[in-house]
Order: sequence, then structure tokens, then C-alpha cells
Amino acid sequence: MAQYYITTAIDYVNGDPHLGHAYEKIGADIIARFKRLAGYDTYFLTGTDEHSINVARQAEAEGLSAKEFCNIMAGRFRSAWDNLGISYDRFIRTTDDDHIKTVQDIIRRTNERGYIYKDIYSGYYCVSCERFIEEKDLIEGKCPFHPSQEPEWVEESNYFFALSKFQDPLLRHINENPEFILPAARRNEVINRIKGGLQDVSVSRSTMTWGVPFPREIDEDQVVYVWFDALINYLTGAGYKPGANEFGKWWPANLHYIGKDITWFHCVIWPAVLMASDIPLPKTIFGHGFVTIKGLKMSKSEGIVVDPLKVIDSLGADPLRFYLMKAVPHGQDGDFSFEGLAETYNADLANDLGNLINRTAAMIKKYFKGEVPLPSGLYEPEDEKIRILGDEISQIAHEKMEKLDSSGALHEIWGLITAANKYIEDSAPWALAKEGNNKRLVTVILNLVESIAKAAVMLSPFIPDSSEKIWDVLGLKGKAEDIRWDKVIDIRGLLPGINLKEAELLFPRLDMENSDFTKGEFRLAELARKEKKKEKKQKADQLIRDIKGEEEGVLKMDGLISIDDFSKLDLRVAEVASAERIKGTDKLIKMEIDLGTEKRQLVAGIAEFYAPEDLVGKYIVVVANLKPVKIRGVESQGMLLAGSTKDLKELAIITVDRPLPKGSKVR
Ligand code: ME8
Repeated sequence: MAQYYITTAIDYVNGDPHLGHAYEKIGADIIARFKRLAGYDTYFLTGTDEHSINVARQAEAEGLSAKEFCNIMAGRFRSAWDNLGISYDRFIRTTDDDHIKTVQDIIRRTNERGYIYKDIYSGYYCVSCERFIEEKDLIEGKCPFHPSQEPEWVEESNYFFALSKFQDPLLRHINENPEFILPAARRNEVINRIKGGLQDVSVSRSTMTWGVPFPREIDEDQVVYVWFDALINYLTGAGYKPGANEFGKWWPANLHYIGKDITWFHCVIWPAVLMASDIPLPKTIFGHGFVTIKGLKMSKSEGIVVDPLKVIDSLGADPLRFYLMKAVPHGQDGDFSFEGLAETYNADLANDLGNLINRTAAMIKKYFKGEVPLPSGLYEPEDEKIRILGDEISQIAHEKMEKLDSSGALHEIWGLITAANKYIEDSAPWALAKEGNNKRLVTVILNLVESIAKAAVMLSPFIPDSSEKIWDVLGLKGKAEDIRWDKVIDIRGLLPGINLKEAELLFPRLDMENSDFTKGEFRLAELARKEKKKEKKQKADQLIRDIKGEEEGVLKMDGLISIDDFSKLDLRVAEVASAERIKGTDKLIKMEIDLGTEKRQLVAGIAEFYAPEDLVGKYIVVVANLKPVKIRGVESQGMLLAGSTKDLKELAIITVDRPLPKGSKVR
């Protein structure tokens, strides 16, 4: 049996999964499910990318070890994909033991073959992309994908991979294998960039410790650069055997299904690393488009996210899977909206598909007591037409799926559902029953059941749960997904004598006025607020830059402290749990603050400016590592931060401008 190994990108775990991630996993799942239906021995790999700087920083902020933090987050990704019906065979984590060994082995292989050397890296680094960026690629000083963040300046001694040696072999491979990079637009982008010249890339970091350790015999003080580590997951997932020159049962991968923002890593760096290691290249890298909201890319670092689980809660996984395939066409970007989702649900699933099934089931019950009749042998030309159409569509949709055009295939399959609904109108079974034309009535009903069963099989990669429900309603044996795609045309043989089950309403119509989608609108309103805040923040940042510039003109450069001095302060966000005046004083307030993991008592001289009850519930900033002191006999276990005028006539407490977990570090 031919085999098919498909992988998705592995997601960074510094935020929860969002609809962009979900779109990719659904897209890959549809292909994996199709391949299984088409008779391939299929292996589907997805997982999480855990060694990123953001992860290390966030874990620290939450007072967890990086691994503990990753355990929680990887669990959330995995459970989101389970809820979405993603049929992965392995959920890989870059902290898995076998992966760490594979990464170290690939470093050894490339090193032995002379493609790794030590040098100094100095340049910009975008923490959100985990990418070294050349100055020429910055737009107004910012990473093109993360315009709200400053790239960091990095200067360190690193190991480099000799990417520049692979310019010609890469171009040759891409030209000789038109299927290597898809869609064609991405292929052209990549070719043009390679022609622009390749520079060697850093593959290690010496200023961080969270990562796969470099092989000890090469260097004890470096960890592997997160992208080098991440790409190698595809080999680990294939069953790579370190040191044995065995690349694993599933290697080479047939398809890396990834977003268009990371084609450079997959289409240039990854194949070059494989070439340098004498390992065959994957067959195809497909760079899908982005899910956007109002034209903006959904992105956790930019704060524009919709939680797929919220959508699943309201509607179930299948409507979301279906809608995303429709809204984000093959290889392109597509806009998500709650309204669009609700409209598609009502028009396509409730009206077209739901009604087709419900009407057909009702007629079988009414005219044949629920049992699908035996063929009558009487066929009109239209009766032949709908059957032939079903067979043709199964072939066309198959071809589209083989070309990875899932949205195109879905469109074709929907053609059968539309045609079957029209067939009901045209053949008017109720009139046939009235006339007593039982033979034709039998034919029409059989054709309808056949069309629905064909659609159920072909739709099973897209809406797997619903397909099984449809299969069940029809009273067919086994599962829709057990029918091979090339046997769809033989489905008629399964039908006579089957008994319809009591149909649950498959896709109840959504009441657009009073539906759960108000939740969606609420979230969009939240998004709009966030965008406003972002605008404000950008203005504020500009102001700060302007002020800094002015200050630099007048400030002497002495009396400054280093970042190390600053980092001695343990500043934390805390919630004021209770507050009261200290009796016998005018100025002092005693409060209990909540740091998430512990509660503390604080004394502050702010009674002239704040009433105790106004303080309760505020998220303030405190110095958490200050030695406790007694003020008027009351112990203060820390200090809150406040600003004041020189004459101390005005004072304001420092608070955070949006909720952060209690105990978050202020840096
Ligand atoms: O890039 N629409 O992780 P990631 C569609 N860890 N796809 C989107 C999207 C959107 N709005 N936003 C993100 C990484 N994605 C690396 C990958 S692979 C060896 C390492 C896609 O969490 C994105 O294009 O930033 C990528 O394919 C995947 O989600 C993970 O993104």
C-alpha cells in the first residue's frame, strides 16, 4: 500500500491556540482523512514547538519552570485539536526525548560533513518569529510580521550553518521538481529570494539555556536555535534512528502543510539542512494563506485572536471546519467573521444538506414505512443524470483533493447536494405518490439516498462527525469513512433493504437574532477595543520616544544603572484584597495584597490620597523582595510603587492598565 506522511507546522506555546492555528490543522486533517479514504497508509503528525524565548519568559513570569509551563500549554493545544476532530497519529513535542536525540544527531551529521562552524552573530532578532532579521528586511525598523514589537539586538558567539553553499543545489531541486513548493506563487517568491543570495544562518544560541543542548563533544555552552530544532521534528516523527543512518518508516514526508509566513524556513533552510545531512527531501511543501479578521492577520503577538473552542462550544466542530474551508480558499487568505459563519451554517448546512436529508427521510417514512425500497427498474433520463453526476463529481473532487485543493473539492461535492435538492423539486415525489406512479417514486427515492450516501463519504474528511451521523441515519452498516473513495460509485449496492433510523435534526437552524453568536459579536467588540488600545499604545510609544530623545539632549550620562542593577528588584503585579486605615495615623493604610501564590501585608503612606475602599480590587505594582520593616509597629512585607510631585501634594499609585495574572513579573 502506498504510504503518505503529512505534517503541520508545530505551534509556539506562548499563547492559546487561535483560529489561524486551527485552520492549518483542519486543512491538514482534511488531506489526511482524504488520503486514508483514497487507500493510502497515512501518518499524520502535528504538535508543539516549545523551546522559544517567549516561552521561557512567560514561564518565568508565571513562576513556573519552562517545562511545567509547556506541559500545561501543550495539553491545551492537544485538547483543542481533539475537540476539532483532528485525526493526528502523533502529537509531537520538541521537548520529547526522541526528538532531542534526533536534533543532536542532525547537528553531528552536518558538523561531520563540514557545514557547521563557529562565529560571532550580531544583528536583529524578532522574538515573535524567533528569526534573525537582516536590516534590509525591517520595515520602519520593525519586523514585517510583528510591527507592534521592537526587534532585539543580539550579539553572541554562535555556530553557523553554511546555507550559502546550497544556493545552486536548491534552485536546481526546485526547478526540477515543480511539486516541491506549492502553490506556484510561493514557489516564485522563494526562487526570487534564493536568487537574491543566501547567507549562512546561526543554528545555536549562547545567551539562553532553554533549548536542546548542543552535542556535548562539540560545545557544552550552547543550545540549538529553536528553528533548527523545530524543523527536525518532521524527522523525529518519521521514526528517525539517531546514529543508524535510518531515516524512519515514514521518511521522506509527502507533505509539509504550513503557513506562508514560514516558507523560507521550510523551502530553503530545511532542504539545505537535509542536503547537508545526506537525507532525502520531502516531496511537497504547501504554504497556505492566512485567516484574517477584517483584513488583519489573526496573530497572538498582535492580540488579534478568536478562540476556536468558543466557536465549537456554540456550534460544534464541523460547522467551523466547513466554514473555514469555504472562507479561506485554496492557498489564499480569507476573512473570518461570526456573521459569515452563521450565514454559511444556515445556508449550506441547515438549508442545503440538512433539508435534503430531512426531506428524503420524511418521504421514506411516509411512502415506504422507513425502509429503503428495492430498485423498480424504471428510469427516466433525469434519474440517470443525477447518478452519473454523483460519479463524475467523485472523480473531479478526487482530482482536486490530489492537488491539495480542498476548498475546490468541497465546492464540487456541494454541487451534488444542490443537484439533489433540485432533483426533488423537478421530480416532485409527492406528485408521483399521488398519481400512484410507485415505480418512478422508488427510483427517485433510491437516487436521493444514493446521492446522500455518496456525499456522506466524500464529506467525511471535511465534516467527519456529521458524515457519520448521516451514515447512521440512513441505517448503513459500518462508517462512512470506511468506504474507499474509489468505491463511492458502487454505493448503490449497499442501499436496498436498509432501514432509516429516527433522524435527529442534523443542523438545526440558527436564530441569527438571538443566537450564541452575540458572543461572537462581543468578542469582535473586544477586538475593536484592543485595536483602539493598540493605536493608543503606538501613540504613547511615539511620545515616549520623543521624550527620550529630548531627555538625551539634556541628561548627563552619569548616575545611570545597568540592567543587572534593575533586575535585582523583584517587581510584581498584586491585587489589593483589603485595606484599612491604621488607627492613630493620618497617612498610613494597611492592606492585604494577593500575589497569586501568597498574600502579604503592606503599609503605605497614602491615606491622604486614597480612601481604603477605593484601593480594594486595584492591580498595583509592588517590590516583592524588600526586607520586611515595621512602620508604627505594623509589619510591611514589601512596598507599593507610586508617583508623586516634588512637594508630595499629589500622588498616584502605579497600576496595570489591563488585567494580568496576580504575581506577574514587572520588567
Ligand atoms: O511559526 N492564519 O509557530 P506559530 C493561518 N513554531 N495560519 C496561521 C495564522 C493565521 N492567522 N497564524 C499562524 C511557528 N498560522 C513555528 C513553526 S514548524 C517547524 C515551526 C500558522 O505558532 C503559521 O503560519 O507562530 C504556522 O504554520 C502555524 O500556524 C504555527 O504558527
